[in-house]
Amino acid sequence: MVLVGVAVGGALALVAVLIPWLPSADAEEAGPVDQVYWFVTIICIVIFALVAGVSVYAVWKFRAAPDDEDDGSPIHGHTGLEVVWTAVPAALVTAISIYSGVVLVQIERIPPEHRVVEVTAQQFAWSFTYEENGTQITSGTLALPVDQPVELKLTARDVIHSFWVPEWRMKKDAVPGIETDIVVTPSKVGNFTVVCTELCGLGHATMRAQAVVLTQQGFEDWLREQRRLAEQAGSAQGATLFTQQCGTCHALADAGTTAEVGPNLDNVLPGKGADFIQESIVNPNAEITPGFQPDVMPGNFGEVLSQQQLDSLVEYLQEVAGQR
Ligand code: HEC
Ligand SMILES: [Cu+2]
Repeated sequence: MVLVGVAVGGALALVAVLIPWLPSADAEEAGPVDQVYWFVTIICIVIFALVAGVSVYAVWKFRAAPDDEDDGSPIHGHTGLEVVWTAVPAALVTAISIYSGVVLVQIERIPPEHRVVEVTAQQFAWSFTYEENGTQITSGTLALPVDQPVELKLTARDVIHSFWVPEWRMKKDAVPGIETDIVVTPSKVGNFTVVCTELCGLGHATMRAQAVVLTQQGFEDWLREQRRLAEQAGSAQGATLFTQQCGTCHALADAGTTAEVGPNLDNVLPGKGADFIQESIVNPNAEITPGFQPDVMPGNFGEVLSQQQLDSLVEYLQEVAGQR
């Protein structure tokens, strides 16, 4: 019976390992995390096959005959068996905790040379702030150079969110009032998705951002472009801000955004003045567009954006509204 259990467990473990169930592993930290995952999963599969095998066998072998009304025969336990089924799980659980502890220390070690990006979560958007040569750059996209460790310092403005890029495996909560951090070393160039994995409100499912891993040269070009945009003034800055802060929810042809979480601004903006636009941004619940829910659009743009940024955004939207 034990042999059958182990054979079935072994076969299932092969199915688990040979089929690619997990997303590709595209950061240095992903390898050790996957090894812990499979270590635990294979132990679980073999133990499950064994326990299920014994249970099914016992149900079949020791079942009562239909006319058997007797009490079962008294049983006094089996000390040897009890020692085994206590000692084996204890050893396995200890092995799991030691192994995952070792991996945790390994992947959380902050290397001496690393870049820092501040990650801010709010209902329902991510923003990423870089401090490069004295200039502060904020972007709605997380761009990183390949093969370089980066420390992401996470915080939240309103409720608890959680940062996760499945292909990097690393995941941690972003909590209001404190700073948490993870270190990640992306190992593959490409586009990935940052997802929020902590149910954080009505728009939780839309709380996604793009993570772009670039070559060293590509990353430097990106930084230069961001610095240029940050130095722009007026409606040009407003256009950039719109793409970063609003484009994940609103469609606007001029900005090339197509999201449908909020109203299509090409339809609602024409004819609207600066006061209305400003009020809609700072105080979105003052008037709810028919067909949409309150409390989806973040209510704190008045604090998140500087007065100058707000002005340039309103100027830009007014310009777009006037064009049509
Ligand atoms: C998380 C999604 C989300 C984000 C981000 C967001 N909005 Fe909204 N927005 C909505 C929703 C939903 C509504 C409709 C409900 C309401 O009126 O509050 C709305 C309403 C509006 C309206 C009113 C439209 C009308 O019918 O009059 C304007 C204007 C607007 N948003 C502009 C912006 C601007 C500018 C930004 C960026 C600073 C932004 N929004 C960011 C979801 C969002
Ligand atoms: Cu969230």
